Amino acid sequence: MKTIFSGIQPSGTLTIGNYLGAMKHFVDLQENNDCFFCIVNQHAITVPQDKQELKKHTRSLAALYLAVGIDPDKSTLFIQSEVPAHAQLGWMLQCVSYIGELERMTQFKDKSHGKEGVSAGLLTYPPLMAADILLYNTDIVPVGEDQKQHLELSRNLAERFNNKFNDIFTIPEVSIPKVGARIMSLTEPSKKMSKSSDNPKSFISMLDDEKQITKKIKSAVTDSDNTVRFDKENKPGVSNLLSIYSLFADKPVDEIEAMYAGKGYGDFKQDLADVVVGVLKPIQERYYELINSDELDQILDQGAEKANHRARKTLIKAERAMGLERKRR
Ligand code: ATP
Ligand code: LTN
Repeated sequence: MKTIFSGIQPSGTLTIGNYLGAMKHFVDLQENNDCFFCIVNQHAITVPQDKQELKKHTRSLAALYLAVGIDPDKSTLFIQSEVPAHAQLGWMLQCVSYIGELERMTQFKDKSHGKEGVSAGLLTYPPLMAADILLYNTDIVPVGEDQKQHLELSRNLAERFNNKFNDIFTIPEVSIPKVGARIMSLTEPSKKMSKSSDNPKSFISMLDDEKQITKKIKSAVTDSDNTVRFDKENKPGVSNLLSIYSLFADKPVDEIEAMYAGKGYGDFKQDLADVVVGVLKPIQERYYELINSDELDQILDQGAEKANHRARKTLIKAERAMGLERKRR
């Protein structure tokens, strides 16, 4: 049995990119492992957030985790800010991070580029992420492709801390899915689909209804060649839709290509919309049952309690290793 940890930011409504790249895999992993899944609201505030929206998205993300199949009897589901050890260890790891290595992070460069008033938190985000992971002695971190660099830094910080102070932290491995690790925007297929995008046409949210899904897929950028064929370089839009189709229908890409041989994009897009709706509908039904329920609060209360218990143990060891204690606790 391995320990698994992953986090998702409540920075918008979850997209099918988050689902296919990350959340879908969490559900499979919980069967034989000790899993911790976190709503990383302290990461979300590294860019400005409206407070009502942040609260709404936090609850919504919790309900979605459960609606896709995270089982609170098997996994620990909790909100980052309800476990103070994350921020505490995050600070300690900031103090072993170098400004230069943080400035090299692609996500920092992308999110700060051309912006004024960039928060210091956006720069020091990776040591907080490392803290999230290291507090649970995590073996494996399932994430999408975009998080590979942050994971590498988390491993470096853990090794640096272990060498400098004491061998406290397990060095985590990253797990990135072979297909679906980078679902692209529907409007600009050279960019990744992102839940905080300003253009709602660029993503399909897990809560979009049938009409919205169909409309977004029909207006997705393709090309003028009108053949359903996977070719990432020359046909990025169609290839992205093929990957989405393949993952939602659980069919290999070549089988789907064969199904649409001689047909145009119209049929392909309509069928894709139906496939996506078919998977999302039951998830949405469960979501609406949960969103205003007391059950949701109970699950999050229990999750925070379990996570606090585990995280505090590691925090105390790390504080001791660094000399942050007056007397032995
Ligand atoms: P934001 O737009 O606020 O940066 P995001 O949509 O990129 O958010 P995160 O909360 O940062 O999402 O990521 C949650 C998980 O989803 C991570 O494991 C991340 O790698 C994965 N993920 C995010 N976007 C995609 C995508 N387009 N394709 C596949 N996986 C993704
Ligand atoms: N950085 C991630 C979110 C995140 C995370 C984590 C993922 C925060 N802490 C710990 C895995 C493990 C992101 O932006 N997607």
